Amino acid sequence: MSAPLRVAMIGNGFMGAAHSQAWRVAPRFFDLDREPEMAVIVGRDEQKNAHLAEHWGWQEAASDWREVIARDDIDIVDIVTPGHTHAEIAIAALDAGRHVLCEKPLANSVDEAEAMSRAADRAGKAGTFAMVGFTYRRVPAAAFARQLVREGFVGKVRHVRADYLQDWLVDAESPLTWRLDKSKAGSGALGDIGAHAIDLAQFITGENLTRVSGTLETFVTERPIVGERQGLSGTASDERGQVTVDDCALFMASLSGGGLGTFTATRFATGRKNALRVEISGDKGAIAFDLEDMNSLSLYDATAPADRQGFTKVLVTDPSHPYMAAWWPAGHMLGYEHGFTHQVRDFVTAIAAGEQPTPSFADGWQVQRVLDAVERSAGAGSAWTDTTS
Ligand code: SOE
Repeated sequence: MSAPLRVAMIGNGFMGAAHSQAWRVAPRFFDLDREPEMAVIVGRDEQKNAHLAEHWGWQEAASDWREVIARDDIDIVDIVTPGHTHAEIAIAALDAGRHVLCEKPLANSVDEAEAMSRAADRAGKAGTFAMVGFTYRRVPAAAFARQLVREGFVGKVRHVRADYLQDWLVDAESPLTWRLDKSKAGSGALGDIGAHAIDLAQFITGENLTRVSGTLETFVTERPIVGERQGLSGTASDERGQVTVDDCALFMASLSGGGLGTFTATRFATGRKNALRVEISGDKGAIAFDLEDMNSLSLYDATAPADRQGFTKVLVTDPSHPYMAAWWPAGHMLGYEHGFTHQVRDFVTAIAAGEQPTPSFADGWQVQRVLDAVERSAGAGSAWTDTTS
């Protein structure tokens, strides 16, 4: 095996935990041509970061990301910080010759995403690669859904219905974390979870959203300011501050192949914790993916005899399914964390082969244009808005 790929992870919140387990587990279950080595974890709170370095298995803890990306012994920079920091870190890392994996959404604005994509193009010419972390593509059932669409199972795509539903803001006393601050998060449900729904719908269908008509809503406009701001929680105080992002985004979309889509991204779907559902209806069949039932797909074959038609639940747990051969005997299921592990597997495999991994920063920029078009459409009374402008 050639030299290891030494990883520096910038950030240590919820996504830091998910990525840490992936860096640790991927080389133990997949045969990788280059072994990732968990070199440095970077975080501002030195005490917390030192604890997490030990807890999650990083060799070193550091507090200055600039110093870390300048080090010659770092090959990969993994960015798991809030969106407003992505562009600066990613561009600096790519310019320093480090491969970059960046959490979604790629950036907080189209301009930032464009600058990142251009930096990735420059770096790619020198064999340095960048990828954006739309992990749900790596859920075996989602990857299998794409395979089936490519094989023609659904025929011509007429409809996509994609909903990403969470409920962690239903409580009006839930604190004002950084995810509710536009200057840090860029947008609310739209960018945080709507971006996943957009990417997954485009990934499965192989088509892009070309125009959108949408609306955004902030149901609770003021929330308790937190003592310590964290991702999904925090310690509430009596003081209240302004919520500056959307709680919910709803939009319709045209697909590049002529079909139509409807999308929902909300943090107010009472009872729904992390429900991502994408259903594709075509002229030959239909496919439904449900993250809450992530080891299966619902398939409908419209070409079957009329007396045998109906949605059938197919288990996606066979070694012949994407990623599954590396895991357990047929029928044994996977969970949320495996998407991140598969992401590391795909990223490292592409780097070792000297190939551009997907989704690229250009793909992340395209999703950013869709997010931006939804915001512009909402600002213009839901007017149909092109995603290309
Ligand atoms: C929070 O809404 C969040 O953690 C997203 O940021 C993640 O991307 C998604 O996987 C789960 O929900």
